[in-house]
Amino acid sequence: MTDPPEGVHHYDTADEVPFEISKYWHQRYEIFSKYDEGIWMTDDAWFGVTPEPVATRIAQDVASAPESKSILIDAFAGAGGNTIAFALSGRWKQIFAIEKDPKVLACAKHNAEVYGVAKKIWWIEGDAFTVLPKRLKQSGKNAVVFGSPPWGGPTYTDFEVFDLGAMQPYSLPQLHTAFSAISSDIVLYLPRTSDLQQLVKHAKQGEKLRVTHYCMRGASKALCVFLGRFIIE
Ligand code: MGP
Repeated sequence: MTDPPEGVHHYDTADEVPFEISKYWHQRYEIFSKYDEGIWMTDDAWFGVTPEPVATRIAQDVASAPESKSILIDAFAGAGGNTIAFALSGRWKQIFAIEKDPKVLACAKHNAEVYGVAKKIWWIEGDAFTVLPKRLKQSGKNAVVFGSPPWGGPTYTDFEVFDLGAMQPYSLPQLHTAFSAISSDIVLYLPRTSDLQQLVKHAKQGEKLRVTHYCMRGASKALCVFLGRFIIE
């Protein structure tokens, strides 16, 4: 097994794990079923990674985009949870994964290797707000843009209703403006407590907005809002 670069870890035993992430480490096999095959993480990446069964189900739902959409752009790839599931679904001719933190990107690439799909993904180190208009505008027409942005850390649970306008570091309007400039089919992975009134403002007139809660053991982990043309069973 290759040694991870500095700042990247594969924790084998509980006593190596920093206190703040121990609850996530205990869920490691739900997050990556192949964890023991050498999954890499940075300490910060643990908070935002999508658990594998959720990522698999999201990939299945996002696959219901119109057939003409053959490209998938994962704007905040993180440690690769969603990107890997999109690649495993086999639905996309091309997948772009954008991540601005080089260490986290190294984790995503490595984790995709563990799952045997690294070569199916075009990896882009950079800020989604720059990469989308500069490098992916042309591809955007045939793409679904998926975003699992940072929510400002685990303290999102301090609020009964999560204000998407105050989400840090990128608010819902910022994300919507950047994504809708390149594609009409957008999926965002957001806190389960997200303010639905704020989401509905982004629906086109007369259009129903699809919001799906993704649950594990009967409780919502998070929701996705589907903006555009998706036919989800
Ligand atoms: P959680 O509420 O922090 O913890 O995250 P836990 O223990 O998984 O959930 P609980 O219901 O058992 O308490 C719930 C899920 O939200 C995680 O599995 C992640 O997929 C997602 N998530 C959490 N955070 C803080 C972020 C974030 O900042 N960004 C993104 N994209 N996803 C997050």
